[in-house]
Amino acid sequence: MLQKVLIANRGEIAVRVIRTCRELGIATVAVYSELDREALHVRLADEAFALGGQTAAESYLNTQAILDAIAKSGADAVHPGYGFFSENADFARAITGEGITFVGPPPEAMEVMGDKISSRHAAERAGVSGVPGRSDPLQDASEVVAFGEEHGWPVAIKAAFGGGGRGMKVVNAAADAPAALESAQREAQAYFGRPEVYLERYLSWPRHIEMQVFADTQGNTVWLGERDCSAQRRHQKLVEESPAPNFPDDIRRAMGEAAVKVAKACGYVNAGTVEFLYQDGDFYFLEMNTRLQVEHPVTEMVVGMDLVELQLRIAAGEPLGFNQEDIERRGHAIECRINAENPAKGRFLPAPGTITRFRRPDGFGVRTDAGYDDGDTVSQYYDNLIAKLVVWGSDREHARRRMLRALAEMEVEGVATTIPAHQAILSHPDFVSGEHSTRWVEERLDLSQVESKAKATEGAPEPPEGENRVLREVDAEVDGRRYKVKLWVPDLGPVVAAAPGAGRQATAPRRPRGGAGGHGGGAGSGQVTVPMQGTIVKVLVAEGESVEIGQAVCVLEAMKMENNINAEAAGTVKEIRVKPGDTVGAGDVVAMIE
Ligand code: MV4
Repeated sequence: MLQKVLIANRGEIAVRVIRTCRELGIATVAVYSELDREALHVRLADEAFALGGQTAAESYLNTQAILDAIAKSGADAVHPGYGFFSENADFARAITGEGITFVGPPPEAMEVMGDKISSRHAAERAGVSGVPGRSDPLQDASEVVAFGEEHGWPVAIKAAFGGGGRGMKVVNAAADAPAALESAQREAQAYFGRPEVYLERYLSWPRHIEMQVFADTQGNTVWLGERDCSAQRRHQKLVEESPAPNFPDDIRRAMGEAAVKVAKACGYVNAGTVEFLYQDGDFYFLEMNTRLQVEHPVTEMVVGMDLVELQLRIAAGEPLGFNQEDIERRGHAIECRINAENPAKGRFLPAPGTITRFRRPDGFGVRTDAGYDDGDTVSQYYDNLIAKLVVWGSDREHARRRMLRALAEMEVEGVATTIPAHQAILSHPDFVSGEHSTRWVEERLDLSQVESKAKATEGAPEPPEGENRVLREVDAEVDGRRYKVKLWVPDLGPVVAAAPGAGRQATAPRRPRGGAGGHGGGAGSGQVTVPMQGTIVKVLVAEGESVEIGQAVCVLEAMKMENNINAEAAGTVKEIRVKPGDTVGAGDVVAMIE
């Protein structure tokens, strides 16, 4: 077995891997950026090594710094988690070249699957079809037109080296083909450094269903079951579940067998996920993710296996130790991704900051995989996933109700979270009946009433202006019945954290000026302000142009996500104060409208 594993990652997945290593008696090595010096994964590991740097590129993506940490620690294996180096064949080769075990697939399999055209070919060789389309790079818009005229519109143009949904263009008619092709190629070059694109028929209401596979080095490959990840927005998953609702057993088996064939076709070893689109009873190969996925716990809950343990055993050369027929799936599991994001009005604005209070839900069938605890800071430089809340229930409805109970029990203060969006999703009749698709959150779910309660406790009264006041929650009895009462009281000095057992003495941080979630220039103002720090990637209007209320003025990238910055008033653009590439801070004015 492996002796010492270095986890080349951070946050909840680093914590997840450390836990299993500890159970198996494997020593753990954490690595950390300057911002993560006191992060949870560092606190939990046996040893930790500094990588230096703040951004991911300076730290968790710094190959040399990680190779140095491996050498200094004497680790005999590296677990890459997800993201960062997890699907990087060059990194896997670099470490295996030093005699270190990479806990993941062979680099050749990563390469075949990293390119969506070659992965489509691999699936075809295995007899598994993708969405009807063309498995070679597009040269000319006339090919798009020819395909659309023959198979019908719309047609999807996709980046060959893409992934995660960026760079897909939907073409509704022949006239739109040249512009769509050009913009798809330009985006593919900008996002992925390669301009190649290909085409497929566009499915209008598909579900995203993916199949977990595992292969050992002895040639045994099994499928463990599917996950439905259709509840997502902007290609960021929000809720995942297993089994997929309204998904017949014979299709599950066919999809499982197809996934195993795809894995075998590329010489796959270790944990992998084969993604499919599912519509009208048919499934189509989409891509294969050659890593452990964020949502792997829903599979763990249903099959009763620790997938990280399986990964480590396979990496050490052990056989799987069970056959396809030995795998039993019981009950239903759901995962909600708790992100530091404000879902208000469906905008899901990144909300980095310090978590002033973090209370995990508990009870039968509830699991919280968190990367943060009280007092930890979610940095704008990394992924904003705070925790994954996972529940198991005897059936889907049981799991759904348990998740709603757990979400209500969870308390996160100091940063806005996606919890209110999860509550809206899980309570919606379309989700209850399993009729949601990949477009449902963005097109059907009404999040206009959703409020995030980052700043203070829910329903807190506004503090009087001009005075320093802090929120206190006190217990009161009226006629012998207990009530919680919220009061804004004068701030009598530094806020002291309530000692354990001192009762619920909620303290609210002082209101930030124009911080994330602030109101900027105020509703209806002619000033267009950004709600958070980030980089302007695009300016969408010109001076002198007239804009409507809600029209996007520019695109701000923050925490790896693009956000439209919209006009709060209609009028004429008098002044634009930014250009692409500019860094802006929370509350900065980017444009003036008259
Ligand atoms: C599609 C599609 C419809 N038709 N392909 C987006 C991510 C990328 N990996 C594949 N994606 C899609 N491909 C055809 N031919 C719809 C999507 C899609 C999607 C897929 C999975 C999960 C979420 C999605 C959200 C929007 C669109």
